Amino acid sequence: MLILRKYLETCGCEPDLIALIRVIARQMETIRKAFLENQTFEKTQNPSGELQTQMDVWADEHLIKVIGESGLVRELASEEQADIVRFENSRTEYCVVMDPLDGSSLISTNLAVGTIVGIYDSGGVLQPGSKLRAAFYTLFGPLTVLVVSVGKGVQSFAWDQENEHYLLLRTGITVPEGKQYGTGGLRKEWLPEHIKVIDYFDENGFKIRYSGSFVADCHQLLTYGGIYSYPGSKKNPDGKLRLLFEANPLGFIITQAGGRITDGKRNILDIVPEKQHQTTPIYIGSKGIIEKIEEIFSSSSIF
Ligand code: AFP
Repeated sequence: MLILRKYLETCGCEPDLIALIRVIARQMETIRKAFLENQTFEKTQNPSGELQTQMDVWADEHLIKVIGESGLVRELASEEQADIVRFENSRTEYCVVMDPLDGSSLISTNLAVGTIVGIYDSGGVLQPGSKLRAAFYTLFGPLTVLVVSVGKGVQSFAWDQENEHYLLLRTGITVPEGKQYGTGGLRKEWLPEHIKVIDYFDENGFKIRYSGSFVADCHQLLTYGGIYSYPGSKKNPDGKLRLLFEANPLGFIITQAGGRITDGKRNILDIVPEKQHQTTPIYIGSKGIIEKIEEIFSSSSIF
């Protein structure tokens, strides 16, 4: 059976990129084991003002240490770090963006959470998602699953504990045109365009799926299609989700799988980030549904 390393080699990835993806991917069992002893909330807040869990902090510190020691990354931006981290002794120019533990409010309920990573060839972390060289995420469900794209479609792998490697699960994954949706935010704070989008779903027989873990909610798009959304609101017109750490890596992967990502008006992957913790409204999923959402947004702006 095909393993992750062999797959990356067949894609023509350079040895350093393969080494970087593998070194991060191999930390997932270590992170998984750490859940048992790190079950509480820290008293600290992350740079977006959210209460950190002990695991957010643990996974962040662990990954930064391993990535720094690898000598494979020049620059790193993490959702849990206020500033960009630079590694002066790196022997490559790769730049990494990451959410060490996405969906962490679900740790205490034992629902699925994961790690999100994006890799740029060089040039710093403040680049549009379309320039990503590779992106992957892992999901801690019944299996530890890794979904990766190096710009040649999307594949998923599962961690084989006994043999200590990732085994191919699905190849050439595509996002079907499904009929399910998930949306975050408070209904009373939704903007008129978003209300119209939700009305459209309700009138057209869509059913609701929303867990509160972006990475898990996006993962199901690869099987069932539909969309995940976290809209801009009256209080936060720029939404909640982070452009660098959440929207771009997942947007890259879903786009590679034939889906799309938008903020309602434009492809999120085209946005040039102005700051590290920038947020964006987000709609991600099946291509046809995203087109419909953009149509609803553009017709709403006429009035
Ligand atoms: P973090 O766990 O990395 O802070 O991310 C949480 C998140 O950005 C995303 O994973 C969820 O879909 C969303 O927030 C959930 O937000 P609500 O709790 O407001 O629904």
